[in-house]
Amino acid sequence: MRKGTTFTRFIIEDLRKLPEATGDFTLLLSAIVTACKEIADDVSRGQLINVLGSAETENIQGETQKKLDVISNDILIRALEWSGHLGGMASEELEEAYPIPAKFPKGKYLLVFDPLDGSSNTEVNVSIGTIFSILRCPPGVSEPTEEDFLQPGAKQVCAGYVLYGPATNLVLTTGQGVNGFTLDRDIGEFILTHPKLTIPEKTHEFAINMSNQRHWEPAVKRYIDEVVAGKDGPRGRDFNTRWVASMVAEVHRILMRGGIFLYPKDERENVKEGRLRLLYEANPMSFIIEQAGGAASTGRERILSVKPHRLHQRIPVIIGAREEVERVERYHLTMDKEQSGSPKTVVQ
Ligand code: AFP
Repeated sequence: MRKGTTFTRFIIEDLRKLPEATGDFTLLLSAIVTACKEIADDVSRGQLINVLGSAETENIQGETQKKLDVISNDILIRALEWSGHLGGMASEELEEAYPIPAKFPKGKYLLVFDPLDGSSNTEVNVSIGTIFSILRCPPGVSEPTEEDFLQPGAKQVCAGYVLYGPATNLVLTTGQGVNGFTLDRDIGEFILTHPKLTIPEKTHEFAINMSNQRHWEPAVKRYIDEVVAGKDGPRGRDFNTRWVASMVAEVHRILMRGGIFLYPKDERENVKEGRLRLLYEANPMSFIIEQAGGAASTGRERILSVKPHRLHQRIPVIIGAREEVERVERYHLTMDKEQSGSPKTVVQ
């Protein structure tokens, strides 16, 4: 091959490692990636094909949809509903789970996705992306209900994202580590460019929307106060900050050079459970980050252990360098103990 291992070769060689594999999963993954290449093409053309701006509609979250939100969602649904590998799909942009039309064969997987995360950035040409998560359809279920999607993140078969930035990157885990690919537009194929990605346990870079500071819980206020204090404070070293307002871009940066990303819950009514969605943002990204040696927590528990109770459930997200995530968890534990009346303890 003139340019290295293609995604096609990578997944076929991966398939050979599982003698009992039927190839269903491999074909499903290939169909997802093909759909994302089509999204990448529309995103890169932007206003040339009049896809920027608002669709003048709202999604289940009550958020105004961008044209590209709707376009990306439609591309994924149309590219996958016929495949015969899915029992059903769920999307940030659809109020209910999407049943596979009767005219198509059904399969043994469930696909959950955010078709275009970070889409508030579409008009300003900042990196955005598609996040996807593959679950097993419970055995014997031919018409999956919402309940069948409500599986803890630890049950994911696969998680991945495609980042539409200066380069188009595919990042993927099936539980055997994390691998990154870059789209070679000359041949229309993803090439393995970042094999076996891992992230450092330590970091000096944090990402959080500082404008929400007055709303945070004390544990988060303490953690951020300390990193902002830098070498003059208890951490004894300076930190740097980044905020892209696109989770896919933040997580990709953490995979490339380390870091911690926080979107905690806060006192506001619409953020009291968190801002990010559990099934198609937090769970896939947590699977990827844990597989790269990092950690992903609500501040009080491992995200992948949370049993979802609603399709569009939101959750607090503290994800990235293991030592930093564990520190934030310690602060939550201490604050909770103090608030419950336990004797004050000093936590480093
Ligand atoms: P959009 O998809 O509506 O742009 O939201 C992106 C997102 O879900 C996540 O990708 C960002 O990290 C976060 O929201 C940004 O939230 P703020 O707009 O509060 O900064």
